[in-house]
Amino acid sequence: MNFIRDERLIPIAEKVLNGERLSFEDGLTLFESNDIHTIGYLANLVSERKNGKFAYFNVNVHITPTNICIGTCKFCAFRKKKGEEGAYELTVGEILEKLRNYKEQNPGLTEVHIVGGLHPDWGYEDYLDIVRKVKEEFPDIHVKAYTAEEIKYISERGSRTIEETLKDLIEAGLGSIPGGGGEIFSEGVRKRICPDKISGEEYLEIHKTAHRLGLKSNATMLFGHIESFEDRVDHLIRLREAQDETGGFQTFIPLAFHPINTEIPNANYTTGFDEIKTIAVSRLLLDNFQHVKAYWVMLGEKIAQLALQFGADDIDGTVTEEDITQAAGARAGQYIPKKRLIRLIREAGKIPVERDTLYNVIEVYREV
Ligand code: V47
Repeated sequence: MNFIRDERLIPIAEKVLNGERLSFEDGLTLFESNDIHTIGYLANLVSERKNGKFAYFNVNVHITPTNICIGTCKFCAFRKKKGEEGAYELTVGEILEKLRNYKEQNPGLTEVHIVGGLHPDWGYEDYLDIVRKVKEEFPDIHVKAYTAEEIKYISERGSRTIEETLKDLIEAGLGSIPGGGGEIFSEGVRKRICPDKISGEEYLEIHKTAHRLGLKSNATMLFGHIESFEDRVDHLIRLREAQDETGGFQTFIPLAFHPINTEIPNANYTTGFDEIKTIAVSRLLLDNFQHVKAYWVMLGEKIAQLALQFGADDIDGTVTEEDITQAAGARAGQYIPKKRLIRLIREAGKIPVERDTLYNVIEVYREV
């Protein structure tokens, strides 16, 4: 039975079936094709080869210690200048208080995701102290904190190298690094959407340094703004090359751009078709990543659920508080109870697995 409607996909399908690596041109052909069934079928095949019928979630919370940021990223609706209306900064005591409440709300909480702004007055020790104090009070909670951009900033605040900074963060209790700050690696696009940010090369170097020190990290790609399909494929292939070197990336997370209150001209929400295709093509190109995450906060729970049949094997967690997407016009909310995550995964035909941050299995939910 020949179900491939776009015949340009036939040689790509053969490569996937034979377990061969896809090229830049293959990636471009996939993005240009609308044969979503074939692309999704192949991506699901790869996903099931890697993870069987399992799809992962965790019980986590996000805490954003400050939105005060000296950054100038044009896609970011969250950042505020010091003194601007709506600007805030939490004390370590307030962060701990939030975490106490969130822990009560989320029994079995295993992860806190901490990212925020580049605060003009916070020093090296302030950033370290957050991790240290959280870990002191909650030794069983994994601290996934600080994007590559923040790690560069923290290192500069302390006149330390990236390696020294990461070692100090590890000593303070850092467990792993989230994927934020990847955006799009293409220099031309970066210049237009985040001219003052670390380059794609620096992002990769910081992650590779972390990997060499034994930390795991995630990688992201912000899509659906001004980038081209070429830029997306370039981004994915640069990630694949970095992963060939260190193997330290756990999960790839395509982040769907949200346009409200941003400074991106003619900005629009992404569409369901593009979101699903981007998940699937990512799964196909990133043959050396174990996991692809459909982050429900940005995709909405319906697309995130569908994505589980199109190459994703993770849907992220309970989240509870999320500020970055909310500021840019999120339509998905900030909290999904564990019971609902289990249902979303199960009804997508996968077996829900509750994991910790490092993908150790906490519970497999085989029975209804
Ligand atoms: O770095 C900023 C993105 C990222 C917008 O590692 C926007 O497990 C869409 O990286 N529209 C932070 N996206 C979020 C992030 C993340 C989230 C969940 C899990 C993990 C993980 C990482 O959010 C930023 C930026 O790329 N972002 N503004 C916007 N308007």
